[in-house]
Amino acid sequence: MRSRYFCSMRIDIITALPKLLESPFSDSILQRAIKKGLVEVNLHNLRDYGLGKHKQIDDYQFGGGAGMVMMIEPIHRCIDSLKQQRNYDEVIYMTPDGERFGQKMANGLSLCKNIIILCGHYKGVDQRVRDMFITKEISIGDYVLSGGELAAAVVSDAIIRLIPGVLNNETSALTDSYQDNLLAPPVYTRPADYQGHTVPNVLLEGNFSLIETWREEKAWEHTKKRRPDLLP
Ligand code: 6GU
Repeated sequence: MRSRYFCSMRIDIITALPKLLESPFSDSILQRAIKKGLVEVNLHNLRDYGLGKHKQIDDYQFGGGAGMVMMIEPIHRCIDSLKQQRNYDEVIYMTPDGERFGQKMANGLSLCKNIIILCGHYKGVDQRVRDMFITKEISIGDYVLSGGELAAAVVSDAIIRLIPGVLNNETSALTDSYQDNLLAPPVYTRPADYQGHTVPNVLLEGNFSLIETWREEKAWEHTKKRRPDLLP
């Protein structure tokens, strides 16, 4: 059984702040996926590739202006050392001016074998990094974060949970909100009556075709109310 899913993906994350990314991968579903060997996540400290005795990774921008820019050479060195070891399907740069991340993009990326994710910081990276090495630029929404790390964690989580074998019940990723452009229906667990707030009867009666119909209806109602833009 286990061998069916032998290590299907490798993610290399390049960051100046690896600490920010340790905890998302050391708990729960992601940790279990790593332990099962379904995915390998490697954090690379950009500082290790920095220049000179101070391991410099950023510098003032040409033309003046506030904020430091991440230099090309440390990033080039790090990407090169990775590319010497294997081929990569995508070299992704996390940036607020990237393409908007969504379920479709997560589905596509979950089919990759090897990806690099570069986290931006300060005023961003030297444009030549983007021109020379980056194959895909991703933003997770229309707001600005102080760095790409949290966004990289979001993207990695969304991708990893789609890898076959990561979720216990494989069909559960298919019933996620957004997977069919519908939001998820409401769910309930015990007790059936909490201080007079009861669970819908249909869920207690065990007629699975009625339950399925009820869930589809609720998903549709919920989507119509909250996200009519998702409906055809
Ligand atoms: Cl990928 N990076 C940063 N710094 N801010 C963001 C983002 C990424 N996506 C949305 N805001």
